[in-house]
Amino acid sequence: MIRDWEDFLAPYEQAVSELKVKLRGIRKQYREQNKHVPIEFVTGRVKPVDSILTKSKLRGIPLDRLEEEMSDIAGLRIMCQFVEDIHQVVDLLRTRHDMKVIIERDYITNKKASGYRSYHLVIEYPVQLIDGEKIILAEIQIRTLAMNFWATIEHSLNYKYQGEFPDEISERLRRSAEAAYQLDEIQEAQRLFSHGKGNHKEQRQGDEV
Ligand code: 0O2
Ligand code: 0O2
Repeated sequence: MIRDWEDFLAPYEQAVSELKVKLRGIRKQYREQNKHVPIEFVTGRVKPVDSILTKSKLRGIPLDRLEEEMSDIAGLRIMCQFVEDIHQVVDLLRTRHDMKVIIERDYITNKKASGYRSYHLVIEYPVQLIDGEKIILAEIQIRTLAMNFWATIEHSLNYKYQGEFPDEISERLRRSAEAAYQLDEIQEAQRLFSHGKGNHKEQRQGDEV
């Protein structure tokens, strides 16, 4: 039984703060090197106690097993412009020595029944505390701006309908998720087109020499 939530959540608070700085740092480094920046913005939160309690009841997770079985008490979100950027960010995070990716869930290739798309990583992250190191779990959700827009609206509608959407709303949500994904595909095509133009130009310049 957790008596002091503030104590229990302290390492998670620290992890979210540190990870926000580190992930936002990636963005800064790309910008400074004048490279394509794969990250638009980063947010993070520690799950509120009432949400932890609701989820533990729903999933049958005993409170003394939260550390091991609830992987999103510390949650980070990375928003990207292109689907391709998501894969670049995932590749980058897999190589880091300050975290260990232990689970990957690709809800982009395998979208959820709701229409939800995102790439989820569960990581082990070591937090340095005054009484030693503690390894905690954190969840990083990586998605495009369009996926985030859809998920945010669907999430707030969920509050309104308490997760019990009328069939017509569910269907509309699924259709709008597809529309959001089509936007990503148009973006991707545009990106390829402008890359193509760049390469073409380089080749032409090369040919002239
Ligand atoms: P709600 O009800 O979800 O809106 P900063 O000062 O810029 O460092 P700040 O103000 O602490 O950052 O917060 P940040 O990082 O801008 O964004 C916090 C919000 O991001 C949260 O809002 C969540 O909506 C969202 N969020 C980020 N990561 C996750 C995640 O992994 N899971 C979930 N569920 N949400 C996430 P609130 O405050 O929790 O309220
Ligand atoms: P919150 O803080 O309200 O967002 P887990 O739920 O993590 O124990 P699971 O179900 O396998 O295990 O995890 P999953 O599906 O990888 O991640 C769950 C989280 O993904 C949710 O957190 C949401 O943030 C997000 N998510 C998953 N499906 C949907 C969806 O259909 N719509 C929206 N808007 N978000 C979704 P929680 O637990 O809901 O907490």
